[in-house]
Amino acid sequence: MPQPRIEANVNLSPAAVATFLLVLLLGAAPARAAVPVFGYEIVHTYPHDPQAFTEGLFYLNGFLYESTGLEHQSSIRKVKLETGEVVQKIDVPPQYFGEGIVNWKRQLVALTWKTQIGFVHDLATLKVERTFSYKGEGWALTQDGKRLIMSDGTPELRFLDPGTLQETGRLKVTYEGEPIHNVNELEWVKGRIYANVWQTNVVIIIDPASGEITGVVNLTGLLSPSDPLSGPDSVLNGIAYDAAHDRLFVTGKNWPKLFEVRVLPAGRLSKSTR
Ligand SMILES: [Ca+2]
Repeated sequence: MPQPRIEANVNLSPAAVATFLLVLLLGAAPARAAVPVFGYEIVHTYPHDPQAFTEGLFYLNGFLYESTGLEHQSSIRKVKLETGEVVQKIDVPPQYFGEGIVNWKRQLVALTWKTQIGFVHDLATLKVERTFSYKGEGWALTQDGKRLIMSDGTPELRFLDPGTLQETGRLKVTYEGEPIHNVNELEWVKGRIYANVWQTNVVIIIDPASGEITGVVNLTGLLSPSDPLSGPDSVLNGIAYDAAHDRLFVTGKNWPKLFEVRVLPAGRLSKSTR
């Protein structure tokens, strides 16, 4: 495995980056900066289908499972991590805009964006077994081993019973009491909810009991300027975690690459130049 090249960003102080991120998060000038801002380094770079408008991502037993969005183009895929090869794929019916996915036992649960219908697939065959309904929009899913956790674009995350898929509770995501909007793709990582915030390069780390943001990972600079992107919608979206090997993966909509990243301690703001 090649060693990542790390280069300190000497032009931007941690305080300046924190301010920038908070402006993104809150849409206003922050009065106080309290949460640690973590940097990252790239551990490994893998190919990612640039046609994949990534909406959901998780890792299970050596493979990535990925859902893609847009009407007439949505799909759910099983992907070989190392090569990006799609080894299994099912198309979502064309009227639906595919959104978040998560595994639960022998099933895969999937959301759609605005159509208020979810699908329960057989994880092995990807065939649809049943549907369920919910109010509002569907954005992303993850699970903590007991509950499914769902985002809907608002500051509130929902907890769902994984068997009935009925809502059992909600959690408001806040930064110093202020609600945070556009909480998007989710991942359960070591007892915390990781979420990327739509249209930013930020992953927030959420306390699942209080909803408070306890840290921010600044993922700016993952792609290099030479990487082709299809447009302004090609934003960071997609977090997966391999708990057995403590590997964190991130990608974005139509990104040509998927990255394994290591989160660096706060204050060591760095970025890879690879
Ligand atoms: Ca995820």
